[in-house]
Amino acid sequence: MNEREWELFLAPYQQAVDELKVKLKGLRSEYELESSHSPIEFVTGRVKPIASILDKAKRKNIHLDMLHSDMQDIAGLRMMCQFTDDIRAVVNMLRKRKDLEIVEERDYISHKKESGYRSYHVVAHYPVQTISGEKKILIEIQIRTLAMNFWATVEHSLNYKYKGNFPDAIRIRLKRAAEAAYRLDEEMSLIKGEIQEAHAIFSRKTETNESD
Ligand code: 0O2
Repeated sequence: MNEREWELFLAPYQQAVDELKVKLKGLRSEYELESSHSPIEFVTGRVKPIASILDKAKRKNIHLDMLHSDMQDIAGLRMMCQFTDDIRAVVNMLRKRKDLEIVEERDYISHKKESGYRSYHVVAHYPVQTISGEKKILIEIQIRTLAMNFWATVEHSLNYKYKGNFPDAIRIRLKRAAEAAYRLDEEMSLIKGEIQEAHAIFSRKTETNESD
């Protein structure tokens, strides 16, 4: 594909990411309006860079003509949560949405990856309205806690540096760090009620100060 063809191919993916970022961030605002605990801390999204698409296609033996059906994460969204429980709430919410059709879920929380990676992946068909009609594209939503996200972000950068071949010492440390992140999530879950109460008091105080 030349540059123009890539641009045309990726346009609906960009459209999907832009739309979903607005929609999913909107959910957080809704919780804030209702002054209830938001299971969503923040949302990010990106279209996979062309170099990464080509890399992955080579690695997974995906023909470029089949990208549309065989590469699930060209349009990627991430939803970060404070607590492990919130992930379930977010997934349940996604399952009820009428604007996307879930085709696969991968639970790397109950079944962590060999690397130590934890996250919940939802793959869905999402319809994009284009000038030539509706196009259904695949999107991947990764749902994880802040601790899981911290680990994955650091590991991703190191992976880039070492091209997947981590020295043993680093690989072991990363696994330990993944376990520490898991324990942090567990500890935080145990004081979830306290944290939420404190957050509610803090929000009310800020609102009062703002209206003074
Ligand atoms: P990027 O840069 O995040 O866009 P595979 O690549 O074979 O593992 P597959 O079959 O597409 O993946 O599905 P999977 O594993 O459900 O999703 C792949 C994506 O999950 C990755 O995208 C990462 O975003 C994330 N991920 C999976 N495993 C790991 C891991 O061990 N460490 C980190 N940091 N992230 C992981 P890409 O394609 O790697 O790229």
